[in-house]
Parts: sequence; structure tokens; C-alpha cells
Amino acid sequence: MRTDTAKPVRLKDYRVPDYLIGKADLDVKLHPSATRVGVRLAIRPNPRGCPNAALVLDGDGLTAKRIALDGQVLDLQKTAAWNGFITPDALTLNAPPQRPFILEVETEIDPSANTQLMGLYRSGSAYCTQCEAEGFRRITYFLDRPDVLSVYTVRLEAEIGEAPLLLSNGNKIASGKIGGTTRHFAIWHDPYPKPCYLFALVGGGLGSIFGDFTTRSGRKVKLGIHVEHGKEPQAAYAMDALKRAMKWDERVYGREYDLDIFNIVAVSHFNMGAMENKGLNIFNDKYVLASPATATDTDYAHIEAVIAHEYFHNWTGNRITCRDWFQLCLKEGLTVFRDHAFSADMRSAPVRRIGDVRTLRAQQFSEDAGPLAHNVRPETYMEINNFYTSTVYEKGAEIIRMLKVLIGDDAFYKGMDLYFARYDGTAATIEDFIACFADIAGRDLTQFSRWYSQAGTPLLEVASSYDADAQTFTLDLAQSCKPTPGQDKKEPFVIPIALGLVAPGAGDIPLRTGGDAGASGAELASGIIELSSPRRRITFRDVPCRPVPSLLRGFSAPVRLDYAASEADLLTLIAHDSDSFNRWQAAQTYATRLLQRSVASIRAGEAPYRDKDFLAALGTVIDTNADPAFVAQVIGLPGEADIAREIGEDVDPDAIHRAHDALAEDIGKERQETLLAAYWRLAPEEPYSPDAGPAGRRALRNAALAFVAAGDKAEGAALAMRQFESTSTMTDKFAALCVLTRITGQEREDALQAFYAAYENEPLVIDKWFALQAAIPEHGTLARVRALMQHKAFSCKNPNRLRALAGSFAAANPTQFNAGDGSGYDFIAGLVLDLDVKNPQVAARLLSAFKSWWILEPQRRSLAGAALQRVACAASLSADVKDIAERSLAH
Ligand code: 0A1
Ligand code: ZN
Repeated sequence: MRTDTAKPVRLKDYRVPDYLIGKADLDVKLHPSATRVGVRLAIRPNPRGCPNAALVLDGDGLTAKRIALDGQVLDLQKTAAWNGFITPDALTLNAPPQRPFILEVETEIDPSANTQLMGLYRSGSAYCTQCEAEGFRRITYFLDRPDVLSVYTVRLEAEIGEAPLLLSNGNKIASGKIGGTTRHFAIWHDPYPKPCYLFALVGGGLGSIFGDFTTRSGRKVKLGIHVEHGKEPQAAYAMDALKRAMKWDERVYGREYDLDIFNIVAVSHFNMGAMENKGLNIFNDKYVLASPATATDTDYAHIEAVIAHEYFHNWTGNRITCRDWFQLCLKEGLTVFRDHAFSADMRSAPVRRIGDVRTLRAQQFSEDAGPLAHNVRPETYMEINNFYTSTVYEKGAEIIRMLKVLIGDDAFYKGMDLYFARYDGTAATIEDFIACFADIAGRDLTQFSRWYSQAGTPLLEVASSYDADAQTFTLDLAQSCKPTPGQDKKEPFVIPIALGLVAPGAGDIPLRTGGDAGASGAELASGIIELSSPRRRITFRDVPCRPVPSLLRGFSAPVRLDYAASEADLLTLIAHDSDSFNRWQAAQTYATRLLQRSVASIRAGEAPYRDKDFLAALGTVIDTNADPAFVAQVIGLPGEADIAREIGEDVDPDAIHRAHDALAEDIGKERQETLLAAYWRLAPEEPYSPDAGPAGRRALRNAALAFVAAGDKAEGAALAMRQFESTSTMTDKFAALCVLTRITGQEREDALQAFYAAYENEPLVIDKWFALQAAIPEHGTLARVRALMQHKAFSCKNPNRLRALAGSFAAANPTQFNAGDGSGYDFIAGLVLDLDVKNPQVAARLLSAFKSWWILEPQRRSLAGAALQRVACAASLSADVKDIAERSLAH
């Protein structure tokens, strides 16, 4: 484990590599505890680098067994004789040849002892690798940086019985038995130069399904998905999603796949979601495996999105990679943007947009408002693993979306074509990327690029006034952004504001301006107003009646909006806005306002606030013929964490929880008839289909069930129990179990037992079982979680399981994680310390659950701070955990 001696890495210190590695030939003999890795590197001085520089190859915990330079074996005991140095973490040649040369290195590694799940490790009995960001150096010494691109040829050898399947990047060029032994080999060649973080190998006994895809230029591609034996049928949906993603990238971006084979391997032990290794994606199996009986509709949607995400990286990440890790958003933001667009095309675009914005606000806005806030393109880091954040990914995607809105679709796709043409086969920067769009659109994007270099969520304040005599409507727009760590003052952003003026009952009023407070013709035509200065006033003319402004349609910019719409205005928008996103937004704004008022009442010792108009509006929405998936979103209340973020200071999670419960109860009571009618109207259709239509019906039906139960426990429990017992579809079964777990009593325990017994052999379902219990908002939950850690199905070594139990407790149970006595904080802090020794990456992620600790009321804040201190002060922390603990405390 690399510990705390690390120094910060800074963008401004970037220098081109002094040496390049043109070819890397690997020879890997797999063994559970003593895998031999031989590499033969064709190295040459970089003409753009510093002549005569030392060559320092990165390592991480390596043991070299043999080194040879141009065929000459070097004595490992006498490093001075060849003017070099070897440690587990570096192999240095102080005076390497100043011409092309060959360096051969053999190392021995122990995949079974690799609990960090970085480098070569074992998941069950399979061998697999994870090299992003800096895992390749745990396999062999190398220039482990993304701007060193090499052509790889990989020979794998293993016992046939232990690893009948041998995979690596690229195309398979040879394979066979090794005569007179029980061993076999396979040789893989990847013709596309790539950085070592995209290297992968897999060995094991896996079950496979195969498919075919013919690219539009006629290349026949063999597709393989490899999963645990017996789970092959559960990979069918992933295969289907892969083919759709391949077709979509051809149709929308003109990008074809470029090898003869594309493999996906699903493993049960994985630190993140999935990895885009060239031609050999490795996945957390939760993003591959699905059947109607084991996966929910949400699981299916995630599989579709993650399969597409990793596939899309083939062009945005692999063919064009990042110059350095500061440019991570170059591949991640862009690829998330692409996978969002794909999912929107596959499903209902407005519903997807609402889902994406919910995620953005829940994760990225809270990160951006707290001590872990950072630029989408950071300028310094202690540990790169900690920068795989929602800021880099989700806000990174929002920036691309704004760019497209600002320059228009045509210029956007032309800019993308230019980017592919200019940078194919290279390692690029954000400046390179942005310049393509500036060139195509003929527009200076310098100010726009501040989205990459300034952290924090801008606040957009809007005020309006209507002059009935003059028939004018004036909007005053102002932007500001609070300081974030290391950035006290912010310069104005370029904020695209998609705008409409809604005339109650009569649709949108045409946008017309004139005079000083005008808008450009392009702005009026597109309905996109650009705010690039601190303030701007726009007066619209020919406005016959006071309109309701519909601001930030489609959530055109990742900002917080402060506009004092009246409740009547919000009701108008819920009913009449032509932009579905803003219909949903108006309902959210209304609910948020209500909940905030309720929290204040509860804290003042009064009853929760109630509002009949809102309940009536929700009832009307449920009764409409609108898409059920959309209706489910409109009636879905903002989460407790959303309310906490809106309140922003002196937060009392118990009061928020009570307010939330009270509103749900009110809706359930007041609208019981409508909800029950919807529940029965939307009865399930057979056979099950994961498509958006039927999934939306289930979403609304189950939302109705939850409200009914919130309003009337007995009625809800009876309905839920009937659904739980009669359905074999996981979406409906799990939704019913969620409802049952919120009602204390023996029925709940029996249902949980029955669920466990039915799915004992389905690990991904058992993860849900753990997660659900960890999220019960009751005093006894911490004890339950502690007891579940002793359960025979629990293991800290499996990141999915750990996230299911401890991760859900910390992230999805605000009242118990933030228990007033500090017990939740102590529990997570203790667990982080235990886990840090085994898997620092997962430990650090768990610790980031404290990211909003500073908004809590004083007592909880001091308890959370003390728990963070305890972590920060512990002896021999990993760089990962130390970094998160210290940044969290620095606020
Ligand atoms: N590039 C991957 C994310 C990823 C990053 C680090 C990992 O290390 C454990 C794994 C995956 C993606 O964006 O999908
Ligand atoms: Zn990615």
C-alpha cells in the first residue's frame, strides 16, 4: 500500500515524457500466488523530451527477478555496476542509451494476495486486471502515464483446468496446448497504440455467450460476454444493449468499431462500475447480469447505460486518450454525455433528463457545495483515484451539453468530427477539445472554458416585472458563485438559459425584444438566452398578459435557480408548461418549498405545514394520460438529502425526515382513491419486458403503492404483502418489500426472511437485501447493520456487498448515519480504518459520505468532525483515505 509520503501532483508541472515505449510484449504465466510477468519493452528517447534524462519506470510493490538491457542480463545485486536502482516502486536507469533499445524485465506477483483489486487480482477463481488509473505498475515496471502509447502483444499461459479462457486486448493471433503438459497459451495482439491503463487480461473458467455485429463498412465483429458458469442467460440483455450501442455510435457520431472481436467479462469483485480496456471491457457483474426474476427495471436501465458508456469509450477515451490524469473529464464527461444521449434515445428523453438531473443534484451539487469541491479539470491532486467523482463525470457531461446548446447541433457534431480527425491515436487535453468547437463555430470559447477551471455551482437569481400598460415583461438575471476550497473569487460563467414565457392556458408567448434591454435574433429564435456577465436585463415586448417565465428549460445549465415564483405560477407550470422537464421542476420546487416550511414548523415545535392545492395538483397529474414514467417522476418527492442541501445550514436530519414522512402521509391520505385507482389500472402486463413503457407503468404503480402505505399502514401493508407474494418480477417484489420494511413489526421480519431464503444463491439480489435493511430509518438499524456484518453472506472483501451494507447506511439513511449521539459516524469511521488496510479505494469512497458534514446543526457537526479527525490522525493511512479525510476537514 502506498502511504502518506506522497507529494501533490500539479497540472502546471506537466512535462512530456523523456522516453517513449513503442512496443510492449508481455509474457504472463498465470499462477494463483506466483504469477510470472515478463515484459520486453522497445524504448526510445522522446525527441521532444529532455536528452540524457534518467529513465524511471513506475512500480508499485514489485519484485524484479531478471532485467536485461539489449539482451545483456543486469546483475540485480550490483545495481551500481549498471548505474541503476531498483525498489518495489521504481526501476531507474540513470544513463539509459540515447537510441532505441530493448529492456526486458521479469517480475513475480501474487494475485491471490491482491485485496486492493488494482493490478492483477482474483475474483473468485478467475484472474482479472484493473489498471486505471495507476494499476499497471502493480503488474510490471512501466512508464505508467496516459501519454505513453504502445502497441501490445500479450502471451498468456495457464493450467487448462484453472483457466480454460485466456483473454487480452485486441485480436487473438495464436493459441494452443503446450505439448506434454496440462497447460495452454493464447497470444493477443492489439494494433492500436494505447496507454497502459487500458491494458487488460482475463483468465478463468467462465460461461460465454456470443453474438455478431457487422459494422456499416462491413467489418464482421465477434462479440463475447463471459460470466460465471450458469449465469449465461442473464447476459442476454447486455448483449442486446451492446449491439444497440454499436449501432447508435455509427448513426449519431459516425464511429465504427475497429477490431475483429469485442469481449466483455463480468466479475463479482470490482471497485467501480466497469472498465473500458481496449477490446476487453471488464465489468462489475451488477452491470451485466439481469433476468426479470433477479433485476429491477432500474438495474436494466443501468446495464444499458454502462454497457454503452464503456463501449463509447472506444472512441472517446481509447482512440483519443488523455494527456495526463488532470484531463480525466476529457474522456469521462464526454462519454457520460454520450451515454446519456443514448439512453435518452432508447427511452423517454424527458424522463431520462429528469433522472440525470436528480442524480446530478444529489451527488454533484452536494460535492460542489462542500469541502470536496473541485474543478471539473482539477489542477492538483494527492491521489488520482479520488477524482473519479460526480464532478468530473456528471458535471463534465453537463458542460458538453451546454456547449451543444450554445453552438447548436450542427456545429457540435462537426466539432466532434474535427476532434476525431485531429486527435485520433493521440493523448489530448481539454484545450485541444474545446479548440475544435471554437474553430468550427468561429466563436471564442475562453470564457466558456471557466466551467472547467472554476469549482462550485453558480447561483442564478432572477427577478421579473410586468408592465400591463406597456405590455412588457422584464427579467433581471444575475449570477454569482460562492467560494470553494482554494478559489475565493469567481469570474462570471457563460450560462445558457433556455427560456419560455407561458401564458396561462394559451401556451408560449413569442419572444420579442428591442432597445437597450434586448436579446439577439439568435437568442430569440432559439429561446436560449446567454448570461455571460454578472447581470443582464431583458425586456420582452408585445406581452399581452402577465406570463409565467419557464426558466432553464430542460435544465440547460447546471446552476441553482433562485426565482420567487408564486405558488400559483408553479401550479400553472405543472399544468401547462410545454417543457416537460419544467413541469416536473415546478412540482419539485413546490414540494421543496412545502418541506422546508414543514421543517421550520417541526423545529419550532409545531405541526408540519400542509397545502391542499399541491395535493390537488398531484392528484390531477396522476389522473392525466401522460406517460406513467413521467407522472411517477412528478409525484416523486425530493429526497431528504435534497432538502438538506436546499436548507444548506444548521441541518437537522430528524426534522427533515419527519417533514418528509408527513408530506407522504398527507398525499397518501388525501389522494388515496386516485392512487388506488392508478394502482389497479396499471396492473402488470405479461410477459415482463424491461422496455421504457412497461417499466414506467411499474414505476408509477409502485410509487402509488408507497404513497398508499404512507397514508394508511394497514391498507398499504396488505397490498404490499399481496404483491410481494404473488409476483415473480424483481421490480415489483422489491418495491413491495421496500414498503413492508418501512412498517415495523413481525411481518417485515418474515418478509425479509422469505426474501433471503428465495434468493440466497443470487448474490446481486442479496446485495439488495443488505442495502434495504441498512436504509431503514429507525433507531435499531445500526445494531441491525452490525449484526448483518456477521451474517454468513457478508464479506468486506466484496466491494458490492460492502457498499450494499455500509455504503447504504452512510448514503441512504440520513437519520441513522447522522444519529444525534454520533454512533453512525463512529461506525463508518471505524469501518473505514479497518478497510483501509485491505482496499483503500473503497475505504476512501465510503469516507466521502461525510462530504456534507459541515451543513449539519452544531452538535452533529462537532461529532462528525471528531469522527473525521479520528480517521485523519490514524497511523499509516493510505494516500486515498488520508486525502479525503484531510480535504473534508479543511473546510
Ligand atoms: N474508466 C472507468 C472507470 C473506472 C475507473 C477506475 C477504476 O478502477 C478501479 C475502474 C473503473 C469508467 O469510466 O467506466
Ligand atoms: Zn468512463
